[in-house]
Amino acid sequence: MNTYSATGSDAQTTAFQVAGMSCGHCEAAVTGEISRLAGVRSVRVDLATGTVTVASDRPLARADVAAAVDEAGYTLA
Ligand SMILES: [Cu+2]
Repeated sequence: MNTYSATGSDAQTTAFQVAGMSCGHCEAAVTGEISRLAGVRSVRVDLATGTVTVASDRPLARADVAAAVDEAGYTLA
């Protein structure tokens, strides 16, 4: 059973800007793809600003996040 917590002391958060998201579907697609990356604990999307905040238990490679966002159909700004 997963007992991950986004607020764990060893978690880190990184904010990314994603262009083109406009609704809940976009949010779900981006969240789903980024969530598949190793070490990701949680993904929070702010549609108004296009900000995607990722909590992870290890540093994320920007290229990996960019690939996940691209897979969802959007572009890392
Ligand atoms: Cu949408």
